[in-house]
Amino acid sequence: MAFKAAHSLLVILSAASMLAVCSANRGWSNGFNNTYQWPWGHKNESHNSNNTNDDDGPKKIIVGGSDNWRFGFNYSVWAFKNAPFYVNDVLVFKYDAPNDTVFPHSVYQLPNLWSYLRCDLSRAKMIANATQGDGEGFEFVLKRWLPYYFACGERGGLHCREGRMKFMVLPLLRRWHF
Ligand SMILES: *[C@@H]1O[C@H](CO)[C@@H](O)[C@H](O)[C@H]1NC(C)=O
Ligand SMILES: *[C@@H]1O[C@H](CO)[C@@H](O)[C@H](O)[C@H]1NC(C)=O
Ligand SMILES: *[C@@H]1O[C@H](CO)[C@@H](O)[C@H](O)[C@H]1NC(C)=O
Ligand SMILES: *[C@@H]1O[C@H](CO)[C@@H](O)[C@H](O)[C@H]1NC(C)=O
Ligand SMILES: *[C@@H]1O[C@H](CO)[C@@H](O)[C@H](O)[C@H]1NC(C)=O
Ligand SMILES: *[C@@H]1O[C@H](CO)[C@@H](O)[C@H](O)[C@H]1NC(C)=O
Ligand SMILES: [Cu+2]
Repeated sequence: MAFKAAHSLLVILSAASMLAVCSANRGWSNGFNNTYQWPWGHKNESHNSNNTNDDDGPKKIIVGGSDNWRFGFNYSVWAFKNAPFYVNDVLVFKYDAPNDTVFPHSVYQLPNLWSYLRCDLSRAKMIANATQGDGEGFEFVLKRWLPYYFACGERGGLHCREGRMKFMVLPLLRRWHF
């Protein structure tokens, strides 16, 4: 018993000293060749023209990348591939203002997972109307450490259900600095 406890303590101590060495060496990213990716996903850094400072400060992320906010693009997959997001990151929703040939889109925030799964817009809050995504796009700051559920509100939820225009994000509290 006593030996086991002492052994565990030793393991903890040596793990701690390894951590200390790594921090002294300024971190995992150097230790891992600057290519270490968190296992739950990675950022596609191409949105960031200057990524020498990639770990610092909030980012602006265009929802859907070059696909913008459109019918039929799988935003759940996009959100997964572009995770993690962080508090104070800015999501940019871009979509053309409607005209004779362009159908309208919009952005709604849904109150919970259940409404998100069902594309139930009845208690959703409109955060951008059909024209606000035009030009530079509509910016939404992920202000809080809470899950956010987004969907297009057009056609009574059809864009959300059939058009896959929905995704959720849980922004993390801070970027990692070692
Ligand atoms: C570091 O990167 C170089 C070039 O990409 C590669 O050849 C090498 O194996 C990498 N080292 C580690 C430890 O990943
Ligand atoms: C990152 O984005 C670029 C340009 O948008 C694309 O060509 C590339 O395939 C993307 N990479 C990943 C891993 O998604
Ligand atoms: C990246 O940003 C730094 C400092 O803001 C600047 O000096 C440098 O020229 C930039 N590099 C590119 C490729 O934009
Ligand atoms: C509708 O809007 C699109 C995108 O802004 C534009 O390319 C197109 O020319 C417009 N069409 C008409 C009929 O105004
Ligand atoms: C959308 O909102 C903007 C800004 O609040 C307003 O100027 C515009 O008239 C609205 N457009 C529609 C189609 O409701
Ligand atoms: C997006 O694609 C994934 C993987 O192919 C699929 O599981 C998911 O159901 C799709 N999402 C929607 C809303 O269709
Ligand atoms: Cu839409």
